Amino acid sequence: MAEKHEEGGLLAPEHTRVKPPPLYRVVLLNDDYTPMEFVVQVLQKFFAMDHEQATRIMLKVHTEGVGVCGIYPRDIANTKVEQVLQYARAHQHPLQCTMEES
Ligand code: TYC
Repeated sequence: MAEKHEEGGLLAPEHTRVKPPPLYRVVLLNDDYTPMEFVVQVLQKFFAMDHEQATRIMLKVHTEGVGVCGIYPRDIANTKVEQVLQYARAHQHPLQCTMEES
């Protein structure tokens, strides 16, 4: 393409500047029934945490009601939420997970 359309180029006119894509927090919600160790497993499996990190986040959710698992572009955040909900349902736990714009 012509150089005047290049992103970040000196000649790029105002109207071609694009905003960075919005990011979303994926959050877990507390409940009274999902076992603590299952939540730890979820955090390790879908959010690449080690056991210690996962335990810290699980306990935060347990005591404060909600906790952030990670921050991602919309499609990735949405996939994580779906994966967690599907996995929890498959194991018959009521664990809830949602996303919010960061
Ligand atoms: N509150 C649950 C219990 O006492 C543990 C739990 C932690 C559940 C985090 C959900 O997102 C959650 N077994």
